[in-house]
Amino acid sequence: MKYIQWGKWLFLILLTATNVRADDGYRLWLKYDLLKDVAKRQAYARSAQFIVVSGNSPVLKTAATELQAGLQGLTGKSVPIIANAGNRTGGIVLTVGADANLVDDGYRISKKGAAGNLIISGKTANGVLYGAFALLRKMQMLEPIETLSLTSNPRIRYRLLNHWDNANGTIERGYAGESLWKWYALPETIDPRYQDYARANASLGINGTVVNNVNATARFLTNEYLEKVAALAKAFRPYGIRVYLSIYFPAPKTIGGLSTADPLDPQVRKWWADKTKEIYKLIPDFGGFLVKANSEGEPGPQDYGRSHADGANMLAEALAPYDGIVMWRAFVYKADPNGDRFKAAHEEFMPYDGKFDKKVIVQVKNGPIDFQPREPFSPLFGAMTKTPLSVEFQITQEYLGFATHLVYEAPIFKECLEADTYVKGKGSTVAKVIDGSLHQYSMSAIAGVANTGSDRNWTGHPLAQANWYAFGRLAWDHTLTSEAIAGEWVKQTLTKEPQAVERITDMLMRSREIYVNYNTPLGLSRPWTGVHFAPEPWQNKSSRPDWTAIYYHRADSVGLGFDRTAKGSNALAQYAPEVRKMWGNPATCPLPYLLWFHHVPWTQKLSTGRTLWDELCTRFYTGADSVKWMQQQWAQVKPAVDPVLFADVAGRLETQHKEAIWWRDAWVLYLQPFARQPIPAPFKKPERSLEDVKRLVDIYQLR
Ligand code: GCV
Repeated sequence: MKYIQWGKWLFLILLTATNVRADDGYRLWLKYDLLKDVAKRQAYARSAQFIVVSGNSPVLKTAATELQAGLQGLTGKSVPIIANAGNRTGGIVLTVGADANLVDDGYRISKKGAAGNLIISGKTANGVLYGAFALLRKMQMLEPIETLSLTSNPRIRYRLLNHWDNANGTIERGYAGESLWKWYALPETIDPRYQDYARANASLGINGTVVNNVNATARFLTNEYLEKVAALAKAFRPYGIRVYLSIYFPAPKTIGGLSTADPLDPQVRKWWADKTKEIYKLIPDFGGFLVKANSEGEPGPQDYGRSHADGANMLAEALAPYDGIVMWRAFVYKADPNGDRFKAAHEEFMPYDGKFDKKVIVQVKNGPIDFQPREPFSPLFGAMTKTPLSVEFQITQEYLGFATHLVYEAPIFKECLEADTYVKGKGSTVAKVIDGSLHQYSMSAIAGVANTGSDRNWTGHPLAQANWYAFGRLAWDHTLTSEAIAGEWVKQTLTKEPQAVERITDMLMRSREIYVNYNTPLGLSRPWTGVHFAPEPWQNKSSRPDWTAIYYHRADSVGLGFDRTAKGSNALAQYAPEVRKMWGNPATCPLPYLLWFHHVPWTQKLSTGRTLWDELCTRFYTGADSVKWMQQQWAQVKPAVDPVLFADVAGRLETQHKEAIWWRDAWVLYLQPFARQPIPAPFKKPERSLEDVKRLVDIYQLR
């Protein structure tokens, strides 16, 4: 016992002596710890002996102070900020000015001559701030800066996080604690974390944030709450981040005292115009409104016999005098027992293509259903050609194992962005639709449903920070590869040790496919009602058919999958002929999408040479086994990462493994009586029964 006590003390003394401290994840990818590589440190210090900044723009000042703090941390040298370089060289000059090669937020980093200063220039102060963060990123990754020459423009104009945060501090589908916004303490008390949130976003180029849930309450439009929102806007402003609000469509009734919220009613229009004026008085750079209407019980213009376009255009009219926009969500579907939820958004929005005001952008989820582990791209991207569209990704892991399972999401985002809609022939990718280049729109936007919360490390799972990071980097430049982004994040956040970087990047890169394999392989989906965590393929009772599991997988004695060909729901007709042709034939439909579009017989041979049943089993089993592989990979990086963070991730991987087996067993045991096939060798029949699994699920759902 005595020895154990001594051991503990010794460990603590050593910890203090070597200045090792636990990494609680708070500093994200912005650590700026002293570089171990002395030569690099010196080289950076030589190029950054001072920072020149002139002008009073708060964003420019932020760029200078961020650069100063980062440089001091990385090089160990203090770097003065001065107003004029005079004849001095060997410093960094921040400057705003006209540049034909830059768009508003773009930046250029360049150096004139070997002995000159490094110039970070932007057309706007925001551009300079993004340039400063880009330079720091390069240094954190140990890249040379002495001869840097770089021009970078964002491909998308509005790069936003969407927070599904409620007034009571909870977060819908949030798994990292409570909301970051302390509504009851605002506007008087400003949590320093608001600034840290803003700088993390600015370091990626994110320039806007919708602070409240799309399932909104009118409370956020009251003067009392607008003052609180204004206080947040003030905290974010020096980082170039604008605030947006989700609105509750019937607000003119609930807080305005009107008898209707009909968007064509003059009094309602006036109410919105007045409310918008009040908002801009408090928040002069207010970004605009995000709207979920006539969706999942949220009221909207259809309640008054009006269309989505009528609702959106009314808000656009209210915003007309200001620099704000309307983001109208296309996530709509009705409880139609004979319909196909897949088709709903297209059916409801196509009639209004071209009828939206120029301030409106229609925000479309990446897939037609709801953030499944894998979905084909939404057909709207290839159909609505006369309306600017933005894509909504989900960073929070609603269907991806919450904050327990490791799923690196860049490959999910990229899969959608790189998908070819063929709307204007080959190469008409979703990325080109949403960045405005395909249909020549200047309005372009991208939104990510945030995975942040009050947990000290922001995202619950320490490695889920990579998903916030990846969203931001892709929002800036969707041509970056998932692998490059993963590598950047690992080097800045976890370790610079090359083998460990490689191993962790590899884990991240494989994690999504591993998850899909044990969770929803071959195009299965699971958006049934409930908490969206536990497996429940047997669930067949709900207030509406499209909130049951059997609606989606359609398992029967013949086979599995949803027939969306002309013989079935014909959802495929919503895609361009080239896509329809490829996906409409089970022989050419890519295996990852197979069961999204076809009801496939159990004994059907697939391109892998296995029958459907054998292929499913292979994926369920190898998926669950691969979590073990991730555990082994993680074990090997132990010496290279922080011990506390190591233990945290190791624990989560252990749980993930247990739950992956749970998912595997649930599917296999539930589907086997339909398939009437043995579990193929070398896989072993689950040790528990379907009843055991169901009991476990019931426990998880207990209230
Ligand atoms: C904010 C899914 C989620 C809901 C979410 C909704 C939406 O249905 O489960 O929590 O509500 O999508 O995106 O509006």
